[in-house]
Amino acid sequence: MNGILRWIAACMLAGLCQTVAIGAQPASGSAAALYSQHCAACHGPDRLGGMGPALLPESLERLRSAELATVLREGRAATQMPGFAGQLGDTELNDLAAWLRTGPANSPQWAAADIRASHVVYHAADSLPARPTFNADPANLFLVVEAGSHHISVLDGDRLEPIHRFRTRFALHGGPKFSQDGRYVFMASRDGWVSKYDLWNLTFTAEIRVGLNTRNVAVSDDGKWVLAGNTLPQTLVLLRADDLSLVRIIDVRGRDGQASRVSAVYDAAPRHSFIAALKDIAEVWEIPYAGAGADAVSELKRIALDDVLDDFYFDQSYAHILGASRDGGGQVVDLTQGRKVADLALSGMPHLGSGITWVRDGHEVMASPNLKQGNISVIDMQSWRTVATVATNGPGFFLRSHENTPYAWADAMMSPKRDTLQLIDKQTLAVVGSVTPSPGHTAAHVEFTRDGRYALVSLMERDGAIVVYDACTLREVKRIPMDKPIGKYNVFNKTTRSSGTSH
Ligand code: DHE
Repeated sequence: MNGILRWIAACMLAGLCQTVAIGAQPASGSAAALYSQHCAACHGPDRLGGMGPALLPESLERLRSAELATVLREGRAATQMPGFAGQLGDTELNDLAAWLRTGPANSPQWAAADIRASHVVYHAADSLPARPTFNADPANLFLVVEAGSHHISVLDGDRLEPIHRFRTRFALHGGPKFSQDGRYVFMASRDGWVSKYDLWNLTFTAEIRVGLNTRNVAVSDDGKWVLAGNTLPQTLVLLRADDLSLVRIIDVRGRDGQASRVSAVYDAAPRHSFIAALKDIAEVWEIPYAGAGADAVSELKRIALDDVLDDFYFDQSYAHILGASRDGGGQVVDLTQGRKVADLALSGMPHLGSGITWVRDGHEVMASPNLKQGNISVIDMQSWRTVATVATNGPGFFLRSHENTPYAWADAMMSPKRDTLQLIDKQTLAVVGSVTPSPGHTAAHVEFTRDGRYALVSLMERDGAIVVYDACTLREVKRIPMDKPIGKYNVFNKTTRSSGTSH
């Protein structure tokens, strides 16, 4: 059976095997009846997913209203989702779209039995050849997440050409996470599927559904554990990395018992622990895994904060968290001391999660874009003072660089100048250049080849592209068509935790 067939079979199997923990939706209104008639066979009578993804408000939150209406009307190209324009009128389609945005009467459950029942192993651990099946540097591969049609393209970073493209689960978000040797990739879909992919053999090896709405996953530095963070149910789910089997579920509750959604989980490799950021309670959790057996999470350490941290940056040693609080201020938390050690002078809405560091005048500095203001804050990593605020074209999402390039690349994707990336000299902090790959089209999210020679930029539309620039001359070298390439990830830069990219 080829990969796609196996994947479809697994989806069907998982859909059939899942224990339905809540009752079917009552067909009380016409939209509910339309759902039962047209959608339930693929998306499940309970809306928890089956052959198609879950259709709960939480799993649809990344789909804009217009996009949802278009999918219902026209279907999704290259998937099993048909368009219903021929069968349903505009009013029915609008009612259905509105109904899908409302939650079921009973909160859906997803317990250990559901997780275990969803588990599929396509290839036992280490049963496939331990060498790449293609002729390219496995450490200079890029994974490009094409959100438009839920695919990943694998690019050879030397020849700058795709070598493979495969379908993923619905709505991957955030970076796929690599094992230290770069062979395995772990990815999470919004509707709760965690997939393990063997990049050397170009095939999925295992999948499991850990929740109904999942934020992201982290893989431990020792390659033994995967931790997933959910918002529905409000849990952390620990898996064995070899076959993705369930180890344990942790209910996310603060000291006072209040439940919380998980904002994101990260591997703090130098500390041999996972860090979990929580959305609803002012705590950060550290979960050590060094030398741990199945009780990997027994020593969970809670760090109490003044405020909820929704977005934050780790320094390169993972000794500190730099976090932005909701009022626009910021704080530095020392993870070893378990307390706040400094305030940060920040304004607007800094996107610290997209921060990067480099050395300037003998000092390590960290720079972060801002989602509300056209500027980049540059912070000294010893004194925690803001040493400069660099004016840019407008509010942006990502900032990227590489050890071998003198520039940091900033987008302005939240502004009218969303088609232009500006280059900031990392020493003078002056804006020294810009590129506009396609006027009027959103240009953002840069990732460099492992040697820093080329910068790969996303044109984020459905008929988008990866545009490759020579990082020195800023000459466009190549354009590779892609379907809404929201992110790209270079194996070497990620596994070596380059200071110019996120980890
Ligand atoms: Fe993201 C990473 C959260 C909206 C593109 N985004 C992340 C991560 C989190 C996050 C927690 C880190 C996870 C990881 O890498 O393991 N993003 C959120 C949100 O809460 C928010 C605001 C709304 C949401 O529903 O998720 C959001 N993000 C967006 C977008 O609108 C972006 C620009 C485009 C899109 O998704 O259509 C977007 N987010 C990205 C990308 C990464 C990411 C490309 C990975 C960055 C990297 O290079 O590592």
